Amino acid sequence: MTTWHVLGAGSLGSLWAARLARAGAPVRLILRNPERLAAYQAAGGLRLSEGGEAQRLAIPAELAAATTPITRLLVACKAYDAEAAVASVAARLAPRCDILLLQNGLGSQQAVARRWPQARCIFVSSTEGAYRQGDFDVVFAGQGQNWLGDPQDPTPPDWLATLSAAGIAHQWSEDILARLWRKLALNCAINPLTVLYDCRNGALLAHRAQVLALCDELAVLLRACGQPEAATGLADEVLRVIEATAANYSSMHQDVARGQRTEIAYLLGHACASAARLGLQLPALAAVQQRLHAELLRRGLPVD
Ligand code: NAD
Ligand code: KPL
Repeated sequence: MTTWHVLGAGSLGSLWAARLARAGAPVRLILRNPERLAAYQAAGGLRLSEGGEAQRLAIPAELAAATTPITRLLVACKAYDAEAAVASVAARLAPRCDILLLQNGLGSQQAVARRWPQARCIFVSSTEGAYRQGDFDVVFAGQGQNWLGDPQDPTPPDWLATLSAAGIAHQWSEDILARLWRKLALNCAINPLTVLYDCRNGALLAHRAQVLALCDELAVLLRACGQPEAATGLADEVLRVIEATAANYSSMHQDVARGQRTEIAYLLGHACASAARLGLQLPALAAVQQRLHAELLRRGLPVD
């Protein structure tokens, strides 16, 4: 059986690793440095809490510097860390290895696919929710779906059954870029405004005109990027998501509130850079990007 190497034992990486290991699949965690490895060994494995039940799994862990070849790599870092993380294990990648890229937004996946063309890069768009309540201690907080797809090749890999056996909800998508663009557009219409107004998602209904102006421009961008399906009904879905998640703080708001780096460059940054490349003037998006950059810099957070 092929080993799943999981690079990034944070929220989603731990969630995937724990479910795969629980189902008997061979899994190895790749940790950042010797201190993290020692802390992991002291903890005695990964703890996953789900539906009020917790289980600790002694999944083997190693450093990037280990020498065994990697045939299947799940990259579960933040978008801004993904390329450097893959580079740290590049010497170990088997010639036709699969690299699953679990990042939100767009841009980081393409960077990895360009740099390691010998690998099959599978992009994953996830609506599952997980958070860390401590070191190597993860809570599965929201059931969802994982769409997997390869923009270069619509043939599904033969290991999807392993995900089913592990209880990982998934669907193969022949148009994964449309899924990722749609999610990016939703995030661009909601997340930056929640930071600028320092509010929960639901409070954006008081700024409906601004949300709708962003949706109009995002739909123009999606069509210009060759993603007309991702543009269809965007504003309606954004309003539905705002209502359905009214009591929540967006992920970007949570990052900023914790003083953590955001994935802005792979969300609004990617949207604005794509617009510029296509020669599109999208003033509402550009204004939000400018205000968000100012706010992040004011808080000492990076804008890239
Ligand atoms: P996280 O911050 O919890 O975990 C990332 C982990 O990667 C951290 O433990 C970090 O130390 C590790 N890492 C970074 N660089 C590394 C390296 N070079 N070597 C080894 N480890 C390295 O992040 P997350 O919440 O799991 O998010 C991962 C991606 O999934 C993000 O793009 C996020 O937007 C997306 N996502 C997350 C959720 C969620 O509920 N957490 C849901 C949907 C999508
Ligand atoms: O994905 C989200 C996030 O907070 O990142 C939603 C809930 C859709 C808001 O954009």
